[in-house]
Amino acid sequence: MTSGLSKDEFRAQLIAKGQFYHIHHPLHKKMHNGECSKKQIQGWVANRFYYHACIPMKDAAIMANCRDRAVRQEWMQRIIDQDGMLNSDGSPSAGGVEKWLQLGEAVGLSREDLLAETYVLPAVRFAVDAYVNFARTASWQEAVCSSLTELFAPNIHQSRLNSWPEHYPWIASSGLAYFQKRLSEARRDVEHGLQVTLDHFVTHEQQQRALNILQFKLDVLWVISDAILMAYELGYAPYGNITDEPVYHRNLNL
Ligand code: AHQ
Repeated sequence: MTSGLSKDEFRAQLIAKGQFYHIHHPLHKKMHNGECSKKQIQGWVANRFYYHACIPMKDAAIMANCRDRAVRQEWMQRIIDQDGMLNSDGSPSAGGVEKWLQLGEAVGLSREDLLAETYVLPAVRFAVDAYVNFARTASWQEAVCSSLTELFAPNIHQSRLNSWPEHYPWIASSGLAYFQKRLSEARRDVEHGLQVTLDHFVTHEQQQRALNILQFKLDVLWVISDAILMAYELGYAPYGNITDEPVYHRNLNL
């Protein structure tokens, strides 16, 4: 075992991975510059719904693998933030998944469209499922490390809040509530995830593995945008030369 970097040096290497964050993807640059059509925005919202709907299960997998009660107490908040919870009168509070459904309605999709996963591209499903399955099978500390792409998320949420009202005035401002909500939640979450990562990955070998895990998650986000760009910008949806229908397989676990 070789001694690793100091925590400050290791943190700097994790943050340097931000150069590969999907805010730099051509799709996100087009979106930020107002170059996306309504159909492209709808395709992105419908596909990204699958990512957000799976995040609570990813977080529950981390909790299921974690024996540390204090960590579970903190991590539980992430599930509540996304799923919401039942109020005293039995009604559900609006978590992130609900706000993404509201974003879907704001861009002209129905809740059923999103919940049925009709437009979820195979590659998007594979990438998201790879992330969830990683969290199920990796150590809870490694799965926590994979969530550190959120180090870079506040910037991308802010960029949407800044650019969408100007470039996409047809989207009701209420649809942007998800991005507003995540600005503060992401900052809080990533503080905890970073501390776990800096404390756990201390040898050179461990820190190299942590950087590789973060790159895996950056790849998950990048290829999600690749698939959406191929289908909705370049016009190469899977089977698009055979049918206009989204014939993609649905969730095999249902
Ligand atoms: O809204 C996002 C979110 O709640 C999460 C949870 C976190 C994780 O646990 O992996 N990742 C994440 C992300 C969210 N938004 C994405 C975006 O582009 O809006 C970015 C994504 C991330 O940075 O990992």
